[in-house]
Amino acid sequence: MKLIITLVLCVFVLSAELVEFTAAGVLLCDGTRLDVGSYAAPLAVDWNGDGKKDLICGQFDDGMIRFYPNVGTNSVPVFDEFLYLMDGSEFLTLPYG
Ligand SMILES: [Ca+2]
Repeated sequence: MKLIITLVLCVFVLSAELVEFTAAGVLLCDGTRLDVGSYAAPLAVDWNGDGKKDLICGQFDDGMIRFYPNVGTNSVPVFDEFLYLMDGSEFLTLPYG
């Protein structure tokens, strides 16, 4: 049975070295609950350099790594799609299983 992991949105404000968690909720992608399966390993970071924190998330299946570009803002992130991270023509993967 597939364990469904619900990613919890933790909006945070970085101030110097202080991280303050201010709100929680369910993350959506294209209007549906964001679900990467078991053993999700999310990280909020500005991956594409546009100033908005994106979501990088590992997934259990095949050790793939998803990139969800934030098309919203840092305070109200919006995710419409994801891409698998690649190195040239190869998918980036991590050990899994
Ligand atoms: Ca970004």
